[in-house]
Amino acid sequence: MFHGNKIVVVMPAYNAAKTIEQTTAEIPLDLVDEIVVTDDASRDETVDIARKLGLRTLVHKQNRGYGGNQKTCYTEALRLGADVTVMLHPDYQYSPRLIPAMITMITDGPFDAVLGSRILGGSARQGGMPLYKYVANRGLTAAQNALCDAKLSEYHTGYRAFSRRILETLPLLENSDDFVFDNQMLAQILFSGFSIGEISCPAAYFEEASSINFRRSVRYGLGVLQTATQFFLQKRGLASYPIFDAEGRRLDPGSEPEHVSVLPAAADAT
Ligand SMILES: Nc1nc2c(ncn2[C@@H]2O[C@H](COP(=O)(O)OP(=O)(O)O)[C@@H](O)[C@H]2O)c(=O)[nH]1
Ligand SMILES: [Mg+2]
Repeated sequence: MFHGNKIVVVMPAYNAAKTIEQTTAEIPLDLVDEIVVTDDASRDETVDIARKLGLRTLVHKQNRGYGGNQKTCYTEALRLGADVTVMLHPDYQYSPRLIPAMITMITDGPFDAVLGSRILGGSARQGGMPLYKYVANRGLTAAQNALCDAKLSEYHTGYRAFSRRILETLPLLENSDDFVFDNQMLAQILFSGFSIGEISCPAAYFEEASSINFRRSVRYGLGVLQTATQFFLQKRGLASYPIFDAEGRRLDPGSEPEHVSVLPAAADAT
Protein backbone atom coordinates (compact mmCIF):
# COMPACT_ATOMS: atom_id res chain seq x y z
CA MET A 1 0.00 0.00 0.00
CA PHE A 2 1.14 3.53 -0.61
CA HIS A 3 -0.73 6.38 1.08
CA GLY A 4 -3.85 4.22 1.22
CA ASN A 5 -3.58 3.04 -2.40
CA LYS A 6 -3.24 -0.56 -3.53
CA ILE A 7 -0.27 -0.90 -5.87
CA VAL A 8 -0.03 -3.71 -8.45
CA VAL A 9 2.93 -4.25 -10.77
CA VAL A 10 2.16 -6.19 -13.98
CA MET A 11 4.83 -7.75 -16.14
CA PRO A 12 3.80 -8.90 -19.65
CA ALA A 13 6.33 -11.67 -20.25
CA TYR A 14 7.55 -13.46 -23.33
CA ASN A 15 10.73 -15.51 -23.06
CA ALA A 16 11.91 -13.54 -20.02
CA ALA A 17 13.55 -16.42 -18.11
CA LYS A 18 17.00 -14.85 -18.09
CA THR A 19 15.93 -11.48 -16.71
CA ILE A 20 12.72 -11.84 -14.68
CA GLU A 21 14.47 -12.66 -11.39
CA GLN A 22 16.79 -9.67 -11.59
CA THR A 23 13.86 -7.39 -12.49
CA THR A 24 11.72 -8.71 -9.63
CA ALA A 25 14.56 -8.32 -7.09
CA GLU A 26 14.52 -4.55 -7.58
CA ILE A 27 10.76 -4.05 -7.20
CA PRO A 28 10.16 -2.17 -3.91
CA LEU A 29 8.07 -4.69 -1.96
CA ASP A 30 7.46 -2.29 0.92
CA LEU A 31 4.86 -0.47 -1.17
CA VAL A 32 3.93 -2.91 -3.94
CA ASP A 33 1.04 -5.16 -2.89
CA GLU A 34 1.06 -7.66 -5.71
CA ILE A 35 3.22 -8.60 -8.70
CA VAL A 36 1.46 -10.23 -11.64
CA VAL A 37 3.28 -11.98 -14.46
CA THR A 38 1.34 -12.86 -17.58
CA ASP A 39 3.19 -15.31 -19.73
CA ASP A 40 2.34 -15.27 -23.42
CA ALA A 41 3.14 -18.95 -24.10
CA SER A 42 6.89 -18.48 -23.73
CA ARG A 43 9.19 -21.17 -25.05
CA ASP A 44 11.58 -20.91 -22.11
CA GLU A 45 11.42 -21.30 -18.30
CA THR A 46 9.64 -18.00 -17.62
CA VAL A 47 6.62 -19.65 -15.91
CA ASP A 48 8.66 -21.92 -13.62
CA ILE A 49 10.87 -19.06 -12.52
CA ALA A 50 7.95 -16.70 -11.92
CA ARG A 51 6.24 -19.32 -9.75
CA LYS A 52 9.43 -20.01 -7.81
CA LEU A 53 9.70 -16.30 -7.14
CA GLY A 54 6.23 -16.48 -5.59
CA LEU A 55 4.65 -14.23 -8.21
CA ARG A 56 1.02 -14.42 -9.26
CA THR A 57 1.45 -16.13 -12.62
CA LEU A 58 -1.11 -16.13 -15.42
CA VAL A 59 -0.43 -18.17 -18.51
CA HIS A 60 -1.89 -17.77 -21.97
CA LYS A 61 -2.57 -21.19 -23.44
CA GLN A 62 -1.63 -19.80 -26.84
CA ASN A 63 0.48 -16.85 -27.88
CA ARG A 64 -1.81 -13.83 -28.11
CA GLY A 65 0.68 -11.06 -28.76
CA TYR A 66 2.00 -8.21 -26.65
CA GLY A 67 -1.29 -6.26 -26.67
CA GLY A 68 -3.33 -9.36 -25.84
CA ASN A 69 -0.93 -9.93 -22.99
CA GLN A 70 -1.52 -6.45 -21.59
CA LYS A 71 -5.30 -6.90 -21.78
CA THR A 72 -4.88 -9.87 -19.45
CA CYS A 73 -2.49 -7.92 -17.19
CA TYR A 74 -4.81 -4.98 -16.68
CA THR A 75 -7.93 -7.10 -16.23
CA GLU A 76 -6.13 -8.95 -13.45
CA ALA A 77 -4.93 -5.69 -11.88
CA LEU A 78 -8.52 -4.40 -11.77
CA ARG A 79 -9.71 -7.71 -10.34
CA LEU A 80 -7.10 -7.43 -7.58
CA GLY A 81 -8.41 -3.98 -6.72
CA ALA A 82 -5.41 -1.97 -7.90
CA ASP A 83 -5.64 1.78 -7.37
CA VAL A 84 -2.40 2.26 -9.31
CA THR A 85 -1.01 -0.26 -11.81
CA VAL A 86 2.58 -0.17 -13.01
CA MET A 87 3.42 -1.94 -16.27
CA LEU A 88 7.04 -3.01 -16.33
CA HIS A 89 8.80 -5.18 -18.93
CA PRO A 90 10.44 -8.16 -17.26
CA ASP A 91 13.52 -7.83 -19.49
CA TYR A 92 15.47 -5.71 -16.98
CA GLN A 93 15.61 -2.82 -19.40
CA TYR A 94 14.00 -0.25 -17.09
CA SER A 95 14.90 0.33 -13.43
CA PRO A 96 12.14 -0.91 -11.06
CA ARG A 97 13.66 1.40 -8.43
CA LEU A 98 11.75 4.31 -9.99
CA ILE A 99 8.37 2.77 -9.12
CA PRO A 100 7.92 4.85 -5.93
CA ALA A 101 8.53 8.08 -7.85
CA MET A 102 6.10 7.09 -10.59
CA ILE A 103 3.26 6.07 -8.30
CA THR A 104 3.64 9.17 -6.14
CA MET A 105 2.97 11.30 -9.20
CA ILE A 106 -0.43 9.58 -9.48
CA THR A 107 -1.42 9.07 -5.84
CA ASP A 108 -0.22 12.45 -4.55
CA GLY A 109 0.26 14.35 -7.80
CA PRO A 110 -1.94 15.64 -10.58
CA PHE A 111 -1.40 12.81 -13.06
CA ASP A 112 -3.55 9.90 -14.25
CA ALA A 113 -0.67 8.23 -16.08
CA VAL A 114 3.12 8.39 -15.79
CA LEU A 115 5.67 7.28 -18.38
CA GLY A 116 9.28 6.28 -17.71
CA SER A 117 10.94 8.06 -20.62
CA ARG A 118 14.22 6.92 -22.15
CA ILE A 119 14.48 10.18 -24.08
CA LEU A 120 14.19 12.67 -21.19
CA GLY A 121 17.67 13.03 -19.74
CA GLY A 122 19.27 12.31 -23.08
CA SER A 123 21.03 9.02 -22.32
CA ALA A 124 19.13 6.62 -24.60
CA ARG A 125 22.02 6.23 -27.04
CA GLN A 126 24.60 5.84 -24.23
CA GLY A 127 22.34 3.11 -22.84
CA GLY A 128 22.78 1.32 -26.15
CA MET A 129 19.56 2.14 -28.04
CA PRO A 130 20.31 1.24 -31.69
CA LEU A 131 20.58 4.26 -33.98
CA TYR A 132 17.64 3.18 -36.17
CA LYS A 133 15.39 2.82 -33.09
CA TYR A 134 16.48 6.19 -31.77
CA VAL A 135 15.83 7.94 -35.09
CA ALA A 136 12.46 6.18 -35.46
CA ASN A 137 11.51 7.04 -31.87
CA ARG A 138 12.29 10.74 -32.38
CA GLY A 139 10.58 10.91 -35.77
CA LEU A 140 7.44 9.06 -34.70
CA THR A 141 7.24 11.09 -31.50
CA ALA A 142 7.41 14.37 -33.45
CA ALA A 143 4.63 13.21 -35.79
CA GLN A 144 2.49 12.00 -32.88
CA ASN A 145 2.91 15.21 -30.91
CA ALA A 146 1.85 17.22 -33.97
CA LEU A 147 -1.15 15.02 -34.79
CA CYS A 148 -2.30 14.53 -31.18
CA ASP A 149 -1.57 18.11 -30.07
CA ALA A 150 0.61 16.87 -27.18
CA LYS A 151 4.16 17.33 -25.92
CA LEU A 152 5.52 14.00 -24.77
CA SER A 153 9.21 13.09 -25.02
CA GLU A 154 8.34 9.59 -26.30
CA TYR A 155 5.36 7.27 -26.81
CA HIS A 156 7.24 3.98 -26.98
CA THR A 157 8.50 3.15 -23.51
CA GLY A 158 7.73 -0.16 -21.80
CA TYR A 159 7.48 1.45 -18.37
CA ARG A 160 4.15 3.04 -17.48
CA ALA A 161 1.88 3.65 -14.49
CA PHE A 162 -1.89 4.13 -14.65
CA SER A 163 -4.67 5.16 -12.31
CA ARG A 164 -7.61 2.81 -11.82
CA ARG A 165 -9.88 5.24 -13.63
CA ILE A 166 -7.86 4.87 -16.83
CA LEU A 167 -8.08 1.09 -16.82
CA GLU A 168 -11.78 1.16 -15.99
CA THR A 169 -12.97 3.77 -18.45
CA LEU A 170 -10.94 3.39 -21.67
CA PRO A 171 -12.26 0.98 -24.36
CA LEU A 172 -9.07 -1.08 -24.16
CA LEU A 173 -10.67 -4.20 -25.64
CA GLU A 174 -11.04 -2.32 -28.94
CA ASN A 175 -7.24 -2.16 -29.22
CA SER A 176 -4.91 -4.41 -31.20
CA ASP A 177 -3.37 -7.57 -29.72
CA ASP A 178 -0.05 -6.61 -31.30
CA PHE A 179 2.65 -4.12 -30.23
CA VAL A 180 0.64 -1.07 -31.30
CA PHE A 181 -1.70 -1.69 -28.32
CA ASP A 182 0.59 0.46 -26.13
CA ASN A 183 0.38 3.29 -28.54
CA GLN A 184 -3.37 3.11 -28.98
CA MET A 185 -3.70 3.25 -25.20
CA LEU A 186 -1.66 6.46 -24.98
CA ALA A 187 -3.73 7.98 -27.79
CA GLN A 188 -6.92 7.03 -25.88
CA ILE A 189 -5.55 8.60 -22.70
CA LEU A 190 -4.85 11.86 -24.52
CA PHE A 191 -8.17 11.71 -26.38
CA SER A 192 -10.10 11.35 -23.11
CA GLY A 193 -8.28 14.28 -21.53
CA PHE A 194 -6.40 12.34 -18.87
CA SER A 195 -3.12 13.96 -17.82
CA ILE A 196 0.24 12.28 -18.50
CA GLY A 197 3.42 12.94 -16.49
CA GLU A 198 6.92 11.80 -17.43
CA ILE A 199 10.01 10.83 -15.50
CA SER A 200 13.45 10.16 -16.95
CA CYS A 201 14.47 6.52 -16.92
CA PRO A 202 17.80 5.42 -18.35
CA ALA A 203 17.22 2.14 -20.21
CA ALA A 204 19.72 -0.62 -20.82
CA TYR A 205 20.00 -2.39 -24.16
CA PHE A 206 21.50 -5.87 -24.22
CA GLU A 207 20.61 -9.06 -26.04
CA GLU A 208 17.84 -10.28 -23.75
CA ALA A 209 16.37 -6.79 -23.32
CA SER A 210 15.63 -6.21 -26.97
CA SER A 211 14.37 -8.83 -29.36
CA ILE A 212 12.04 -7.04 -31.74
CA ASN A 213 13.53 -7.17 -35.21
CA PHE A 214 13.58 -4.53 -37.91
CA ARG A 215 10.57 -5.92 -39.78
CA ARG A 216 8.33 -5.89 -36.72
CA SER A 217 9.59 -2.42 -35.84
CA VAL A 218 8.52 -1.15 -39.25
CA ARG A 219 5.07 -2.68 -38.82
CA TYR A 220 4.82 -1.08 -35.40
CA GLY A 221 5.89 2.31 -36.81
CA LEU A 222 3.18 2.21 -39.46
CA GLY A 223 0.60 1.30 -36.79
CA VAL A 224 1.73 4.25 -34.71
CA LEU A 225 1.26 6.68 -37.60
CA GLN A 226 -2.16 5.19 -38.33
CA THR A 227 -3.20 5.62 -34.68
CA ALA A 228 -2.08 9.26 -34.55
CA THR A 229 -3.85 9.98 -37.85
CA GLN A 230 -7.05 8.42 -36.51
CA PHE A 231 -6.74 10.62 -33.41
CA PHE A 232 -6.36 13.72 -35.60
CA LEU A 233 -9.38 12.86 -37.76
CA GLN A 234 -11.67 11.87 -34.91
CA LYS A 235 -10.82 14.99 -32.86
CA ARG A 236 -12.02 17.06 -35.80
CA GLY A 237 -15.16 15.01 -36.32
CA LEU A 238 -13.97 13.80 -39.74
CA ALA A 239 -14.07 10.09 -38.92
CA SER A 240 -14.96 7.71 -36.13
CA TYR A 241 -12.94 4.76 -34.83
CA PRO A 242 -13.78 2.09 -32.22
CA ILE A 243 -10.64 2.82 -30.15
CA PHE A 244 -11.97 6.32 -29.43
CA ASP A 245 -15.59 5.28 -28.92
CA ALA A 246 -16.72 6.12 -25.38
CA GLU A 247 -19.15 3.20 -25.64
CA GLY A 248 -16.42 0.80 -26.84
CA ARG A 249 -15.61 -2.47 -25.10
CA ARG A 250 -13.88 -2.08 -21.75
CA LEU A 251 -11.95 -4.54 -19.63
CA ASP A 252 -14.23 -6.76 -17.57
CA PRO A 253 -12.65 -7.87 -14.29
CA GLY A 254 -15.78 -9.91 -13.53
CA SER A 255 -15.25 -12.25 -16.47
CA GLU A 256 -13.21 -15.45 -16.35
CA PRO A 257 -11.16 -15.51 -19.54
CA GLU A 258 -11.03 -18.94 -21.16
CA HIS A 259 -7.60 -18.49 -22.61
CA VAL A 260 -5.75 -17.95 -19.32
CA SER A 261 -4.70 -20.27 -16.50
CA VAL A 262 -3.81 -18.81 -13.11
CA LEU A 263 -1.06 -20.78 -11.43
CA PRO A 264 -0.33 -20.70 -7.70
CA ALA A 265 3.18 -19.93 -6.49
CA ALA A 266 5.43 -23.00 -6.48
CA ALA A 267 5.54 -24.93 -3.19
CA ASP A 268 9.21 -24.01 -2.75
CA ALA A 269 8.69 -20.36 -3.65
CA THR A 270 11.25 -18.00 -2.17
N1 LIG B 1 3.42 -11.20 -25.95
C1 LIG B 1 4.51 -11.03 -26.66
N2 LIG B 1 5.43 -10.21 -26.17
C2 LIG B 1 6.55 -10.06 -26.85
C3 LIG B 1 6.79 -10.68 -28.10
N3 LIG B 1 8.02 -10.28 -28.52
C4 LIG B 1 8.51 -9.45 -27.57
N4 LIG B 1 7.62 -9.31 -26.56
C5 LIG B 1 7.71 -8.52 -25.34
O1 LIG B 1 7.59 -7.17 -25.73
C6 LIG B 1 8.41 -6.35 -24.94
C7 LIG B 1 9.19 -5.42 -25.82
O2 LIG B 1 10.04 -6.16 -26.66
P1 LIG B 1 11.58 -5.85 -26.72
O3 LIG B 1 12.19 -6.83 -27.64
O4 LIG B 1 12.12 -5.80 -25.35
O5 LIG B 1 11.61 -4.40 -27.40
P2 LIG B 1 12.64 -3.20 -27.20
O6 LIG B 1 13.18 -3.30 -25.83
O7 LIG B 1 11.82 -1.97 -27.40
O8 LIG B 1 13.70 -3.37 -28.24
C8 LIG B 1 9.25 -7.28 -24.08
O9 LIG B 1 8.81 -7.22 -22.74
C9 LIG B 1 9.03 -8.66 -24.66
O10 LIG B 1 8.96 -9.63 -23.63
C10 LIG B 1 5.78 -11.54 -28.60
O11 LIG B 1 5.87 -12.14 -29.67
N5 LIG B 1 4.64 -11.68 -27.84
MG1 LIG C 1 12.98 -4.50 -24.12
